[in-house]
Amino acid sequence: MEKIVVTGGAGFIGSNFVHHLVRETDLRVTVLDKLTYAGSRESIAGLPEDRVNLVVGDIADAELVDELAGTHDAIVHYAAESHNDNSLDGPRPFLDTNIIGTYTLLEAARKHDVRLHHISTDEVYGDLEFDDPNRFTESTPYNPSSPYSSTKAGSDLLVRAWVRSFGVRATISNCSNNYGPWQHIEKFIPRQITGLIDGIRPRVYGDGANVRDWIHAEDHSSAVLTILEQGRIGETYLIGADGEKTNKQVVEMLLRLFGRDADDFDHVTDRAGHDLRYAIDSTKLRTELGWSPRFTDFSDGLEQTVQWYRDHESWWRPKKAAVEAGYAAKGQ
Ligand code: NAD
Ligand code: TDX
Repeated sequence: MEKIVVTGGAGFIGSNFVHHLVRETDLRVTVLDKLTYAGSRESIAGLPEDRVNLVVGDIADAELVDELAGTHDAIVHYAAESHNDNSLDGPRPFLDTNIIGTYTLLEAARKHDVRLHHISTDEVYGDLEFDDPNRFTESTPYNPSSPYSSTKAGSDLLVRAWVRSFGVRATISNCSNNYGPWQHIEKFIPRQITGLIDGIRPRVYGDGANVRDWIHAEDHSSAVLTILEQGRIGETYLIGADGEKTNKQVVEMLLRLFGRDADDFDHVTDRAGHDLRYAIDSTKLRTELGWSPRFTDFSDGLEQTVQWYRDHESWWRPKKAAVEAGYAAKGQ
């Protein structure tokens, strides 16, 4: 493998992966990204030009995707519409990108016999009860709740069908909630950090008891590279770092980092269909491929992430007012 395409490489997790590849491999990377509201050139700026180039385009553009598939050895597919709240307000772009976009990549991978790794989410499994002793595994039945997670589930099933019916050399990974640098400020952790920088009280949906299983984006990247290099074709691997926390706990930790009282936050209108709890069992990835997470101190990771947002205010500041106005209109 010498040349790979990273779709969505100018977004949050994709750009972290591109940085990881530049540091850890000799691969040359073509980022294919439409630069929607969620993508930014800055996230991959300053990387060596002989290693990384950006093609601005749509993964649903069959001609462009065919050309790139014909000239690269592998595709790692991150591009997606990724925010649950947006999918409740307007689902259509989620179908176009997550379903048709993935289908377009699969057809190109099939034609050119290109290795494909598909990035997905634990949300395809629906949610767990708070007291369920089980966590999600590779054999948990699909049961998505939102327009976002149902389109991700649909894309996973397309990949599985293209492997079985057409012999496409693909793998899938389903990861838990990521945090770290370059995450859009519409998402929970960066929304609260950038609010706290501005002195705004954090906004917690409902009673704040919902649980998310946090992993640092850098650990997600090392897991994806491990699967790309060593994963068995046709297999699915779950990626997680045993990071379960309630939303209330996360907000309390952030408030402490800002020297504020732990109860200095507001409860706001809950998300429709809000999943209660996600939790990943990543035993298969750890035992079969020998992967393990390195950034397991959530408190340290959160503190570094707060510092990152303090240091990159020029990146998020122009987006902040519009994001907050959108939430305010929904009582959130
Ligand atoms: P993001 O919204 O930050 O980035 C998505 C990127 O895809 C952006 O750069 C955007 O411009 C690009 N894009 C969107 N539509 C496109 C199109 N039609 N053609 C080309 N590019 C397009 O998302 P993220 O949080 O970095 O998520 C990346 C992937 O990881 C997604 O597939 C998501 O489902 C998955 N995932 C995310 C998380 C998480 O916690 N954020 C967890 C598990 C899995
Ligand atoms: O202001 C907020 N207050 C709040 O309580 C926001 C924006 C969110 N929340 C809650 C909702 C969730 O329980 O925080 C939790 C995390 O919310 P998001 O950051 O929107 O993430 P989530 O819906 O869990 O989905 C994320 O993880 C799985 C990513 O956005 C998905 O792309 C990924 O598949």
